[in-house]
Amino acid sequence: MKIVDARVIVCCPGRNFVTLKLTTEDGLTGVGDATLNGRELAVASYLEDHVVPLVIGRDARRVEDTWHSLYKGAYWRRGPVTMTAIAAVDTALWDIAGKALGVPVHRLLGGRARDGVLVYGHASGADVDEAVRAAERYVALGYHAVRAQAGVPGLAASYGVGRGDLSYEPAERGLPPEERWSTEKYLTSVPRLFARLREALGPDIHLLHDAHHRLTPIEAARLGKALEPYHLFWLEDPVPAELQDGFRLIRQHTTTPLAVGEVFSSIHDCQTLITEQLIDYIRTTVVHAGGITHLRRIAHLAELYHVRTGSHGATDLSPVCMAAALHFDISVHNFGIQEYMRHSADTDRVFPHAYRFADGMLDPGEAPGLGVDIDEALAAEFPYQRAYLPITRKLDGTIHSW
Ligand code: GCO
Ligand code: MG
Repeated sequence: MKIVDARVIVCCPGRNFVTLKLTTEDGLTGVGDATLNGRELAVASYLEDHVVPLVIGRDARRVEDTWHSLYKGAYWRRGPVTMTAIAAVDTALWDIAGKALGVPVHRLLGGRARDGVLVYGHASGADVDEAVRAAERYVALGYHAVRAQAGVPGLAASYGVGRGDLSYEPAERGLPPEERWSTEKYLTSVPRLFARLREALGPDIHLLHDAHHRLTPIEAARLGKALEPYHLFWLEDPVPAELQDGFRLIRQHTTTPLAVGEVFSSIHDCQTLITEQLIDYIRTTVVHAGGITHLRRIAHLAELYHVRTGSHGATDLSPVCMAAALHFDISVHNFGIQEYMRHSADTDRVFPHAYRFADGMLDPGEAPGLGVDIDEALAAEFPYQRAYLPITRKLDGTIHSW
């Protein structure tokens, strides 16, 4: 089953997406997400210039062999650009494998291990009242789990908070906007938000929060402790995780569960965090961590250490990634939760998909393969637009992690 065509499609139905489409000699097609937010064209070039010539003529059935030949054959291992490109090929090959056998991909991964995939939505507001109202709307829509972010008093913009009625969208057209940050103001305001949320929503709704890599370990320890009365499902990315050792310090001080890993690209980035049980949820996802093949390795390692999965699912991951993530989520034993930010109507039209939301859960469906495609003619109506993630400075002008 030779691969005869490999195309890289870049489109912007509201935000930029890079998609790889492989075609076999029998006319089967498979798709893989290759979107790296704010650095999209680097992956498009990696694929077009360096990977496409290697996959043409390969046997599409050799998923594992192709993964290792792209990983080891590059010599330069790991890193988000390389691992996103490998992920796109891997995802497209699993799609083709399912279609060739007439079964959904989750059947190839061991079948359904649960009834549905628990997801969390994003509630945010300019202040605590607005954020609480937004969370109530998610509960009314049937969600069992809600991530909450509120504007920090004294700061003009806060991570995770949309402008006006617009939902928060990471990446903006043009050059990067600059935001100001104060850890002191943030640490005072977050516990108030969660006190109000627990009061309004009761004990059963799962509450999550993303600190977005802004704190030091001891600041994160203080926040985790302050949030303990509101029993969060998780506190995400409390500190930048290049220094995995930093999590030992947080762990000594708080029982608030920790989630990390949306920016990781391989099992080596999370090995210490997992094997020393320094985190509770690993957030690596299909598109940025080497595809379904590599993500399963991470999940299996995590299972040994009581760490569950909680894959990244912001709107900068295309519906192709979301479909692949759901086949993984429904089949892997140590699944925890899946992030679900709804895509725009234009994005949903460009990427028709079989997955469906009902009663707080997503289901990948039973269509052969991944159950997702790209409408290339429609995609061509939405050309690429340069966009960047924001840059953050402290109040005194020092650059800080966004
Ligand atoms: C999340 C993430 C996103 C990222 C975005 C960057 O938890 O959903 O932190 O908000 O900032 O995906 O591209
Ligand atoms: Mg995050």
